[in-house]
Amino acid sequence: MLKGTYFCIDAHTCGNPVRLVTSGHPVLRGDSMSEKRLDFLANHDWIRKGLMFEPRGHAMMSGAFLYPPCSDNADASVLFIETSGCLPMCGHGTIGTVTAAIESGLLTPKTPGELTLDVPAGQIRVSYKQQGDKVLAVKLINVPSYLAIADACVSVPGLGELIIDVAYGGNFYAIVEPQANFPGLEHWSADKVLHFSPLLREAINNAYQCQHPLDNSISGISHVLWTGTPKTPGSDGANAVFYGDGAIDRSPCGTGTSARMAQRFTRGLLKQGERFVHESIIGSQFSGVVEAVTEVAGCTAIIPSIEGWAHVYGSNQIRIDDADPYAEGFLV
Ligand code: PYC
Repeated sequence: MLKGTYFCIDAHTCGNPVRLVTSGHPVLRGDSMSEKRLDFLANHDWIRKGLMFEPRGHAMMSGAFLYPPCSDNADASVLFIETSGCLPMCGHGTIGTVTAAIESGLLTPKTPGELTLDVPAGQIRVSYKQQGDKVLAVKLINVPSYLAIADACVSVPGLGELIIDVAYGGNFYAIVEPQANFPGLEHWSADKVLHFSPLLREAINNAYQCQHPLDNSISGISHVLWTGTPKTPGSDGANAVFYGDGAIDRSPCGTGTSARMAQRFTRGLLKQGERFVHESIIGSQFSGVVEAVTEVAGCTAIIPSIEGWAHVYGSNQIRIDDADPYAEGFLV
């Protein structure tokens, strides 16, 4: 029996995929996107698995559904989907979703060139530059981002002791700077990132509790951000973000860049108004700015902006059918 048919616009943001699902939305219970995210995970998660996992997706696949706004001042709401679940916030996902939605006429902003979006982690503001039908660049003002734990010490099997920071930028990130047992990303292969990241994530989650003080549905360190010396002219830093079971972000990671900017701000390495250009494992760049300083439950936080671009490369119609033994997909 056919379980669902999904029309999708496929795009990538600086190299990382964004599959914007434009039909087949389940009705979600809840007043906020945080509540709707939990309802989706509890009752409709097979749709995410079918659309993100192999054979219809792959380890790096991610995407989004657009929903009507939850707040009076918003233009729309976004539910992010990817292989590890539904992220509270996704920067590359926002840039790809806005590009695909504006280019296809799915979203008409109240104010030209500007959008306010409800996302599970809160509310974000977006502005974009357009030339004809094409969206050239998208800038998002992210949720408050902060350094949650400084100088955490963890022992990683096969690597030894690492000193890491944990920062929040819409998801919680373990940030690893070069040190005795980690020479820097430029000296590591992608295989090493894939091997050591889940071990580090497990070690840090066993040793430290991480929960957002204003939303208890956001907890646990989901992403590992390894840093290194950049290769692309104009970059201030390089990173590779591991997430899910086997994904390395091909984009410079919007929430990861926000988390790293919060870490650098708190450590006195970045000031209000300053720009931080972050490059990804493939050398693509996001440009971040510390827009403002604020606080989250008494802890100093920044409001970061992230700017990047996306390209729409096609569309497809995906069917998920019970007769298919891999209706809910698989990951290897
Ligand atoms: O851009 O925020 C991001 C992101 C999270 C996971 C992959 N990309």
